[in-house]
Amino acid sequence: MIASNEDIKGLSYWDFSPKIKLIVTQNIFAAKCFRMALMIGVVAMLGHAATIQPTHTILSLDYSNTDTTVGKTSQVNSLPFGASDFQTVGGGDVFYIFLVVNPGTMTFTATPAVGSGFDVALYLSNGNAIDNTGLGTGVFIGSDVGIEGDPDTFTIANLDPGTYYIGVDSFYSSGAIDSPNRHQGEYTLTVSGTAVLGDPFAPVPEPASWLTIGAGFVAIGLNRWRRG
Ligand SMILES: [Ca+2]
Ligand SMILES: [Ca+2]
Repeated sequence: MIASNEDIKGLSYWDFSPKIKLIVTQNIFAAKCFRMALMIGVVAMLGHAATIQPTHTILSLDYSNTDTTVGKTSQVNSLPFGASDFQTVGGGDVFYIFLVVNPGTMTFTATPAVGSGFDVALYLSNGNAIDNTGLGTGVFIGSDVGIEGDPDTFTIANLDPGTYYIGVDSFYSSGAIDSPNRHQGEYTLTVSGTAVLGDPFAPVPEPASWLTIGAGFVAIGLNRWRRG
């Protein structure tokens, strides 16, 4: 009988009886199943996560927030072709996250502080494929018509229920002699419309995720039942 760890020192897998081997094998199998199910479940839950780190959460409309991109890093440097007026968004950026519960109109406007000389760029993303390499396809509408000091705005008629990000950014990654703050500055973002928003940080995991995680527990239960 094995009484302590000392008793099995120096023994290999092949020194044990077939029954012990079976139990060991079943436990390893169950542990592997559980670990794999957990990993798949976590990946499934994070599958829609973005690389974007939002600073603010928009919980309801109408919404207004004043912030600055001064001192912020550029999480996104480039947009997909055709999504906005320019692909380049090299400036520091600030992101807002929101959850659409009931579709409706939404109008986004970023207005640089008076006298700031900041040239804002504004774009909407579903967050799914966007990344800081500029290869993302998650951005599908944006505006960068206005120049230094001008607001940028756009309206979207309907957004399917889901989580979205609105980014305040800039075409420029640095200033120039005649416009030293074209790439950064204080701004006010306003969002208005008829869409109904919810809390994006109170999600219910998709049933498929729980089913996958549950598969791990089923595998363990099955092995215990077999042994019993
Ligand atoms: Ca940027
Ligand atoms: Ca602009």
